[in-house]
Amino acid sequence: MNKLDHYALAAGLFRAHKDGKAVTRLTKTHPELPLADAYRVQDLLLERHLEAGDRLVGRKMGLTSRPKMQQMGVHEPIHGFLSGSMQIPDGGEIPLRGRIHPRIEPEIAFVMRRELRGRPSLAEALDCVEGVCAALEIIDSRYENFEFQLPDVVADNGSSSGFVLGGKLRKPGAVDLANLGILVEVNGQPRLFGSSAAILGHPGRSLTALAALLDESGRSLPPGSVVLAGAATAAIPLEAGAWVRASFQGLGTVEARCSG
Ligand code: OOG
Ligand code: MG
Repeated sequence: MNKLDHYALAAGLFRAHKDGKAVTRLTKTHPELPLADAYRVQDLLLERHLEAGDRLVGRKMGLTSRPKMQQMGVHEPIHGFLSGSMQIPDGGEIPLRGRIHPRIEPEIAFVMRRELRGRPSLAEALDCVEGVCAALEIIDSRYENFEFQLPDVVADNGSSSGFVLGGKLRKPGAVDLANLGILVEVNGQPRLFGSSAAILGHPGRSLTALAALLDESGRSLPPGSVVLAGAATAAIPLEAGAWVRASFQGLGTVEARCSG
């Protein structure tokens, strides 16, 4: 394997993000890139964002449902970070300028009231939740053709590019999270249907999986964090002027419009 320079790899991905220009995936030059090294690159990427004045607001899980795994050809859940500058208000505009090949997907978001640590059960993890809401995630791989292998997408922060949280925060016990119907409309036309059951059988399992992944490196999730559970459906490419709305049974709607 070529010698690994984690800093250089993180700097390259940071530049690709800033310039809105795709780069060659890391596994082309490092075919055996270990997952632990890919997460190290992601951590250094986060440092670059923080140095540039951004702040850490939460985490995202990715590839937690079969539709997503099938679309991307990667079959293992991953996590990434969410930063303050990624957030777009509900009903707000998604700037397409500076993005490479953005896609959008419906998400369920958790807002944590207590620290999530160790290896919690589903009930213990849900007990740490302040509220749950409808969300949208904008993903934008920094790799050419939106193609990657597991270590590539981990290093590239799970393709994170933006997120929108719906207005209403519900108590996790107030809705049956295990099987919520999901509808995604683009320009008023139904485009995708799904169920929250596709997310590891219950979106709360994204929290237990995230806790376990963070615990591997001795970390936890602080109170106040936002967590995206991972999309239950495939992602939709974004086009100029497109208006996207996702509706979740029991959680309400969330929407955003792309710049023209
Ligand atoms: C990887 C990100 C996956 C999800 O919700 O599954 C993700 C990708 O599809 O580029 O965010
Ligand atoms: Mg996602």
